[in-house]
Amino acid sequence: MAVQRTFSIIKPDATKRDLTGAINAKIEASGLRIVAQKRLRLTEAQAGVFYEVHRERPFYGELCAFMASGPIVAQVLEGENAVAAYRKVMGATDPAEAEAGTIRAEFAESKGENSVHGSDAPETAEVEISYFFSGLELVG
Ligand code: 3AN
Repeated sequence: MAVQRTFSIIKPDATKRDLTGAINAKIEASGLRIVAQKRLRLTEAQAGVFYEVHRERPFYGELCAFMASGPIVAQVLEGENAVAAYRKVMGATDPAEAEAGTIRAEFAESKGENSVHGSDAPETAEVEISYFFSGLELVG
């Protein structure tokens, strides 16, 4: 398996509780490298574009408002099979179902406020990375 990149967001519920360092420690302990990272605050419209695929779902409005409610940390992670590897580190969407030791099992507050986002496929990762980072910001 070749080295792959995935896109991660540390969400507002986690930045509010100063969990960036603790989450990054779990990411790095898993063998994934954080090759780009920035803290920013989205508008609801910008969050809406990012979560476009969920537009028809009942929680879309709530999700966009939450993602704009505080700072986020956008990240590019690199490693073997990074997309699947990061989803394993994140744990299931619902923290009640997340495996022990995962980010969501330890830190997520609910299905919506679940501390982290990770791309679901390499193609999605590419689109998501380019929404947040320019080529010049990806220094490895
Ligand atoms: P994942 O982030 O695990 O890939 P998805 O793709 O099903 O999960 O959902 C995208 C995001 O939408 C989740 N990270 C979560 O913040 C939010 N979400 C999913 N299900 C719900 C729900 N039932 N209520 C509120 N927000 C939800």
